Amino acid sequence: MRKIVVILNIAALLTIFSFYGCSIADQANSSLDSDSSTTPSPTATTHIVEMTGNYEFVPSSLTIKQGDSVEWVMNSPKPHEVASGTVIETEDGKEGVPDDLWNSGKMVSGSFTYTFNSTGTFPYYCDSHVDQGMVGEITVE
Ligand SMILES: [Cu+2]
Repeated sequence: MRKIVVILNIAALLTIFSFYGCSIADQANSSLDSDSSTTPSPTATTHIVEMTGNYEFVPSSLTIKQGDSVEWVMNSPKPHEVASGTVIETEDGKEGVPDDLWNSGKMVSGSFTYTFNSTGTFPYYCDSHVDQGMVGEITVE
């Protein structure tokens, strides 16, 4: 008889703990919900720029709104990379000078996305193909 009481007590404790566990999970979910205010506003847009086999960013010049993102999409049999910065002329030809806002690294497929949270003009280039004129510019208003 005593054994049964102990088992019932354990069952009751398990029931209480499982309810407690649920309420903890609910709290975790609701705190996740409140974090959604930090995600981009519904009006933010992602603009696509293609990287082509002709060493081009298409479109090479793009005007977007503050808070928008640009997604550079590979559409090329040759690898490319997207680095922010300017291109200068040197004795050996053109050379990219990174400003380290973003750098996708060498890409063979897929895409790279950067969100522009401040206004201004943002030049960029493909480090492998600056000599072929593979440069672009994003203007953020
Ligand atoms: Cu390239």
